[in-house]
Amino acid sequence: MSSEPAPTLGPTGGPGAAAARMRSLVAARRGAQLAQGADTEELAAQLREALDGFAALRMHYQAGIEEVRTKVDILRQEFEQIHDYSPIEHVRTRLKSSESLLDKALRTCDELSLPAIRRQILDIAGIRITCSFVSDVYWIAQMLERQPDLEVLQVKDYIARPKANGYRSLHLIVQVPVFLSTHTEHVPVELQIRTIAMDFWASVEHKLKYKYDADLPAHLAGELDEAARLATELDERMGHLREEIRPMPERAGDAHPRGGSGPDLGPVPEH
Ligand code: 0O2
Repeated sequence: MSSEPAPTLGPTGGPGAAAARMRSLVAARRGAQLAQGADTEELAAQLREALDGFAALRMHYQAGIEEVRTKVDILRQEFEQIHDYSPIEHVRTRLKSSESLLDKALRTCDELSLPAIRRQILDIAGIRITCSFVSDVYWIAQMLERQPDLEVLQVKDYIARPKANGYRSLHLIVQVPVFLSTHTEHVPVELQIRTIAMDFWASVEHKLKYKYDADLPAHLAGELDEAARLATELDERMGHLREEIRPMPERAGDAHPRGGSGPDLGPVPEH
């Protein structure tokens, strides 16, 4: 990870409007310095350094996304070339917005500095891969896990252990090297791998959560539970049909410790 020194704006704590908080932090500091007769040139230089560091961080994480995205694309192309179909339906990428990154830093980091953000926030770079079948979810994870330049930092298997609200998806944090002109950055990228049914459910749940915040009416919560159950059942049925369409190709060295569906991705976390 980066070793650049970065200005610290002080300890964080409590939720709130990130931009307003940042403005007030900067204004307070600026006011204090002006009151003390401090050199505004120096303050401007500090702010410029912070902004440059933030722009570099975003560039590194965007490059991390592109590195992993290329790996996924290559797997897809190779699979299509050999088997005439693709286990991957869609790939979407996103770099966390500055606003939501700052918000998360204020909520979760022990201090507001670029090194702390790099160390403690692992989902700045995100890739979501959607597949037709559950077995393909684990296959993709296994293929990525085997790549020697990718280090798996974390696995959360919400398919084996769905969240209490019914959310299912396989989450990996992988660290990828980004080769720059003077040094190498090791950038964490969050991968969410899921089926179309899981993705459909998560997208509807996300919209409902956004609309109702914590106050989801009971009848909608019930509908959502039922939809989660149906999505799981749909995945199971599609899994049976998959065997008719295209039996799983035998691959030497495959390990399927999770009911025959996936690779050994490490311990399933409690949640
Ligand atoms: P966005 O905008 O999608 O990135 P953390 O990542 O540490 O803040 P947590 O819960 O430990 O939080 O991480 P986890 O479980 O790996 O989940 C992170 C991401 O998974 C979320 O990102 C969502 O994208 C997705 N996710 C997790 N749980 C749910 C859920 O119950 N419903 C839906 N629809 N998505 C979920 P963000 O940061 O929330 O948002």
